[in-house]
Amino acid sequence: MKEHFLNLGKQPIANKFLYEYEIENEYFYNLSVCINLDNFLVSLCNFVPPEQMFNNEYVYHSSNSITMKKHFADISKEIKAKINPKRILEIGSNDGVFIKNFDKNQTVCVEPCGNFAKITEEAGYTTYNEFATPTLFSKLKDSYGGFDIIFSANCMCHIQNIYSTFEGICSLLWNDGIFIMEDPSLLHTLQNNAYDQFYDEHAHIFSLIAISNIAKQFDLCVYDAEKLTVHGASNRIYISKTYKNKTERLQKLLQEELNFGITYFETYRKFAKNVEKSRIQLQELLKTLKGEHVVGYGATSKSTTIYNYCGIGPDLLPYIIDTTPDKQGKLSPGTHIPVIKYEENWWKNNKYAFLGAWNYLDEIKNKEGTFINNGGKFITHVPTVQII
Ligand code: DWN
Repeated sequence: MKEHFLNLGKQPIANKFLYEYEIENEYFYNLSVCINLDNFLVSLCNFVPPEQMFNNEYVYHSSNSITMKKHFADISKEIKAKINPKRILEIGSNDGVFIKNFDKNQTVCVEPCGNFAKITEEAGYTTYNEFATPTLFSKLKDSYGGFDIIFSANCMCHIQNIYSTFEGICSLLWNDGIFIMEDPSLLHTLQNNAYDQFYDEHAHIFSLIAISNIAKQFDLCVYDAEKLTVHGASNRIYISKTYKNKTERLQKLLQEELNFGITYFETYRKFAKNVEKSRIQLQELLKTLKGEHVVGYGATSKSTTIYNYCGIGPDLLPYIIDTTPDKQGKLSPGTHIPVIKYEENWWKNNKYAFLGAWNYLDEIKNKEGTFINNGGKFITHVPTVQII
């Protein structure tokens, strides 16, 4: 049984940065979130057609961040040392930030965004420019038989039919195969009021409890998990085809979720109230600082939810700076704040920067010493609305 608990209003495609002439045809949908009380899977109530989001114009490059490059180099090293796989499948390979750490002959990539599939294909990696559907899974089964590792980072949460995907993964794993997935953590989202993790692409935000329940349904076994700091906070979950005892760290993380109340509807009701409070506080803060030169730092997908839910447009935030060329010179989705190129001296005209990319706070603080030393301050809404 599904219960609705959060309404974030009318929202555009979070990553569809656009030109002025595209405004009149901009796509909107109603963003609301519900929980399935049978398995505790938290999902959007209405999904957006996948082709609206994942197409040849997708703009998010994983390799853009030093943090993410290192993150994927580290896990690749670990997989090689501990498992030494013969054949790896990556679902959602983006620009190859993970897979390029492996030999081209042992890998297969799946990437629905044509512009990104082209990057790995041109680099010599076998790439299927398709969505992860049952049809693709049977094609992969016919061509390769199976895989010892299936890896998917920040992609399972994008896949609307999570059940057929688990079924497909189960069919592609060798008996001793391991599926490793990492995605934003529901526990962190709720604990830190990070409601901006909800947007069109994030069809689900997973708890370990929900993933354990879904895996069980397909005779898969969640046996290990670790907490990661990337993307705010994520879980890396290890799933095997054969039964394995739960590691101690997984048991601890599951207990943490239970203690927080992940399986109680009241927890979600409370979260929704905090989200509403956060909206009022952020609106008030930005209104108070109007005229004080506040800039947006990082044109993230997450920030699309914030700006549209809180009604923040160019009157409160005249522009956003971002390092991604594909976003620069465009307007932010829905509230149409200009996105401009990141320049070394951006801080000269700005006293405050609202952190759209709050998940990279450490990386940004390291990089922006001059802004901070000149009295510049960051603003965030996570875990509460505040000037840092
Ligand atoms: O799952 C998803 C993930 C992994 O990332 C996707 N649904 C889309 C995307 O979400 P996001 O856009 O919220 O991701 P990030 O990684 O928080 O985006 C960072 C943005 O901030 C990029 O546009 C780059 C920009 N940035 C910047 O301008 N200066 C980032 C850093 C660290 C910087 O110093």
